Amino acid sequence: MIKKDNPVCKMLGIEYPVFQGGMAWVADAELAAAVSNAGGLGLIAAMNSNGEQLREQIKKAKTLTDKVFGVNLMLMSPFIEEAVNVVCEEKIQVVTTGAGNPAKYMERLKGAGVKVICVVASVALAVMCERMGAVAVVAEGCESGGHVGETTTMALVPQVVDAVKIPVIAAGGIADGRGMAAAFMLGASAVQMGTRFLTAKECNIHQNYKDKVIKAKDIDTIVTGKKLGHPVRALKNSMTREFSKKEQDPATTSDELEAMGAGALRRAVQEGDVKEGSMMCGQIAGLINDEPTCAQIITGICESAAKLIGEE
Ligand code: TUI
Repeated sequence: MIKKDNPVCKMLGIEYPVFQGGMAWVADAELAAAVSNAGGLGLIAAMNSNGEQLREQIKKAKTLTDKVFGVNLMLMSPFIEEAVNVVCEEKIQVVTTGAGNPAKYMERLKGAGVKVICVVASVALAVMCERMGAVAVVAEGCESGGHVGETTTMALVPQVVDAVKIPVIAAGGIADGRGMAAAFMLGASAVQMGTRFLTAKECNIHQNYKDKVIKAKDIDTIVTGKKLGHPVRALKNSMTREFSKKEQDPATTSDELEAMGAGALRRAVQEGDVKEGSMMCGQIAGLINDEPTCAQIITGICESAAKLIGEE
């Protein structure tokens, strides 16, 4: 199941059924290539780049790996149109989409031979994506970091598995072999992890951010931004506390909140501003206390999960 005859591995030509989340500002060519070189599916986040910046990252990843890697298209990105065009022109083999309904882009992507895998937070969107021709869906529970839906991984994954025929990749709250084995027991055929890769050696985020993830306990994340219609899970700090307070005050306008959030993720990732930056992070951070290589993460989790489910 994990190491043999895995449908997701077969479909994508990868060795291990492990995706790296397409984390905005985090998932660059180096992280994606490291994950793909380790046998998983690395993904470059298109979110923070315009078309040309994305093309540069893709070209860089092509120099760093001969293995298949993908691009994550964040559907709320201001550069989404350019990103879709670049993905098609660069003949990217697999794309994940998130934070919206990919309907508008499906035909263009499929026409260019791109395999589309949609990240969904509900059964309804999973079913819609299957009908539109997605080759798989990532069912992402609200334990995950960044933009979250409302349903937990435990509840979402089996319901999505029952509703679609295409393979389901589980995401949200998975960072070790136990989580991976549990996801397979729920019917998933692969896992996607974001938070686990935040502290990978090949992950280029600021060391201050990595240190905060390593120090984090189970209850150290918070969801803010519900009022804006895009709730985001991040590590608690003075920025999220202030945001949360403002959000609960009826006098605060959406524009004020948007202004507070703008650039906050970049401040954490690049400047290491762990006070006023947004350190997007999942609830599983409490389990993470080391800085392994991507290869160590992927082989470690797969070996441990395979043992737990009685494979080999
Ligand atoms: O997209 C994500 N995670 C993300 S995107 C992101 S960048 C960002 N920055 C600031 C504010 C907001 C986002 C950080 N993390 N995960 C996939 C995901 N998709 N989670 C939830 C959804 C989702 C939610 C509602 C998908 C579709 C949806 O509605 C579909 C519809 O019909 O419109």
